[in-house]
Formats: sequence, C-alpha cells, structure tokens
Amino acid sequence: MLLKQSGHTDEMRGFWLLLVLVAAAYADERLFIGDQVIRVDAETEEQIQLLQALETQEEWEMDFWLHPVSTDLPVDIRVPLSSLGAVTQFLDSHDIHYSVLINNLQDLLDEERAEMQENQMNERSTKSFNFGAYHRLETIYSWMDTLVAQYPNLVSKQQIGESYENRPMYVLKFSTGGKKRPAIWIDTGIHSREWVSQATGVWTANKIATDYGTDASLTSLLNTMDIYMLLLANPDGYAYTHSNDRMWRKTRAVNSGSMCRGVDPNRNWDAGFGGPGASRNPCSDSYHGPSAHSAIEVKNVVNLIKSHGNFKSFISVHAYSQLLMYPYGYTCGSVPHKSELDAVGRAAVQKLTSLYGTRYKVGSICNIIYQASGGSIDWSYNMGIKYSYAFELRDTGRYGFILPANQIIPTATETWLALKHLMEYVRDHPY
Ligand code: BPX
Ligand code: ZN
Repeated sequence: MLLKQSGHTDEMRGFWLLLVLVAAAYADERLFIGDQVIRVDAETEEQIQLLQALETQEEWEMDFWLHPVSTDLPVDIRVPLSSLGAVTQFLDSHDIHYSVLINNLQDLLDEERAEMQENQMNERSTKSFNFGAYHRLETIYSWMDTLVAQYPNLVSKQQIGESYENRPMYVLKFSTGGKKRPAIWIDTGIHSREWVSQATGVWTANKIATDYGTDASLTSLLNTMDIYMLLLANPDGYAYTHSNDRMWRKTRAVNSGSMCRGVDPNRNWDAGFGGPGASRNPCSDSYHGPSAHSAIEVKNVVNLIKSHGNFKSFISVHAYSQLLMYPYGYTCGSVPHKSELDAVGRAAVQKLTSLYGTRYKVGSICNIIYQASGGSIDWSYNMGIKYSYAFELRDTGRYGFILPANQIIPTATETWLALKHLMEYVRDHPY
C-alpha cells in the first residue's frame, strides 16, 4: 500500500514536470479561442464597398482570408472573439448575409497539433516519414537529406542563401546530368500559413524521385530537363507558424519605424512593385516592403534564377481557393501569351479534376482573384520565363488554411497530374 502510494507520487511529479515543460514550450503561442471564420456573401456593389471599407478598419483586428473584390466571390474573414459582436452587428445592420465556416478556430488548431504530435510519435517508433502529415521545419530539412541519400544520382541539395533569421534556404535539384539544362522551378510555402503548399511540395519531391525510371514520361523529361524545388520558400515564417502564430503569412523581417514585423514575400518582387494590390503599411499582411527584393528570401531566389539563366517554367504554389493562375497580377491587361497559357492551364486542370472531381478555375491573377502587384510569377514572366503559373490548392474555404492533414495526399496526388501536364508541355514546346 505504502509502496503503491509513493509510486503514484512519482507519477504525479512526472506529470507536473511534463505539464510545465509543455506550457513553457508554447508560452509565446498565440491562441484563437472563440475566433470565428465567417463567409460573407456580398450581393451588391455597395456591400462590396462596405466590406472594403471594413478591411481597412484596424480596430476590430479582422484577418481577411479572402478579400472583397466582386459579388461573384466569397469573402472569408477571421474575426476575433472580442469583436464578433461588433462585426456581426455591422453586417446585420447593412443586411449583409454571412455564415460561419469555423466556429472556434482554436478547436481546429488543437486538433491539428494533437494529430501532429501523434504522428511524430509514430514516425519516431517506426523510423518513417508520413507524407500525409504536417511537419516542422527541422523535420522537413532532415527528410530532404534522407531523400538526397536515397537517390544520390538524381537528387541534390543546394543552399541558395539564408533567411532573415539565418535559417538556411535549400533547393532540391532533380537532374540526370548536363550543364544548366532547361529547367523548371517549383516553390512552395512562400506564405507560411498555407501549410498544404509545403506538404504538397514534400510529397511531390518524393514522387519525382520514386517515379523516375518507372514513369516513362517523367523519365524522358528528366533526361533533358532539370527540376528545382524550393519547399520552404519562407522558412522563418514557417517556423513561426509552429512556434507562435499559426496564422502568420509574411517573412519575419524587422520593419524600421514600425512595431510590426514581416514583408509579404509575394508583393516584394520587381514587377509592378508598390502598385495597386499591395500595402505600404508594415502592419498589413500584404506589406510590399521598403523596396523590390528587399526580402532576403526573395533575393536569394532572384539570384539563383538569374545566375542559372535557363529556366523555362516557374511555378509558385499557394493555398487556398482551387485556382490555376498565370500573369499578370499587377495589371488586368493580358500578357502576350495569354491564349497559350490559358489553354495549357485548362488542360492541366482537366487532368487534376479527372482524379477526384476537384474543381479549379483558370485565369490571370488579376482577372480571377484581384490585382496584386510585386508577385513572383509576374517577375518570372517578365524575366522571359514564359510558362509562369501559380496554384491555389484546396480547399474553397471549408477549412481554408487549416486543411486537415488527411487531405494532404489527395491534394498532392491530384496536383501532380496538373504539374506533370505543365512540365510535359514545357518539355515538348522548347522556346
Ligand atoms: C498568388 C500568386 C500571385 C499573386 C497573387 C496570388 C494570390 C495569393 C496572394 O494574395 O498572394 C493569395 C494567397 O495564396 O496568399 C491566399 N490568401 O489570400 O491568403
Ligand atoms: Zn499565398
């Protein structure tokens, strides 16, 4: 009896120690208890204007997951618990309709974290990597080394520089030889909170490595072209989404003269830089930064693309909305190759849809979502990389940025069909 009691006390001590350690590990973590994500359906142009005015209003601390642009498109807003009353009252008073997509964001984040931890234990005991799970930066980086070790004749890792917080930035290069063969660029995770993007990048890198030699079309492609993949295009932001704020989108650069950190790395490129569809407010999630390519993460990519000089396709992967887009974003005028880019995009999406019926829209950035200046694929296109595309992966808003991990593999698998179509087209249409 006595022995049993002392054993129990030991257990209790272990429990408290664990609790303290867990609490300390997440001490700086931002919580979203009671935050809701609502979908607003604007029915008139006047309502769109009201919502646009609402977006510039900072007092209620709303986070627009989808921006108000037209009555055809939904507007998704994360509303903090503290301003839910005010926001819904505002909407009701203007007879603007809305529904609740996510009732308590923190519940969803807790579930996501629990799944990650359970998976981590499984991976440790089975010494494996689960492509159907979300992973921290360190895990992805060490997995990259495993892939390189597994396929040394195909895959290599190249450091393109460091992030603002001095994390290394690595590209995976898939090459069967030759010197600066025509190449395809794929980046994932430029916006850190769009987790299915990075996870799709990891799955895709593994797919390329495993299918080379068995998939005849991919094999022929890799016999004449190289593929470069930047899986974590915004490493500081990605680390921060795990440690502090799951909803962080930008880099983590300090902005002089402001308390707010981060530059939107998809508004920082030298393509219509500082124009409409970007913010000069350092506190905004679409802050373009002090000058073009000021974000070291962007500059590192620019340097690699320029010094290589033989990229034929540039593909940037985001989430969410289920779109395949081509330039431009900084203007609504069309690019010279619009009809070709549109046709190729449509054919790629047809392949994607054929697998599970997931529906995608195709169009230029400006025409399909909104005007956005300083985006990566506008820059790559203007650099002469004709086949410049951007994906917005799943979903259309049920979960938004918090896409459940059980959708990673389905998302990556269907996206692969589109990617393969784009890459094959590029292979077969040299220019
Ligand atoms: C994607 C590529 C080029 C220009 C714009 C986009 C849309 C993307 C953005 O605003 O940078 C939307 C997103 O992926 O960031 C999702 N979101 O609205 O947060
Ligand atoms: Zn994005």
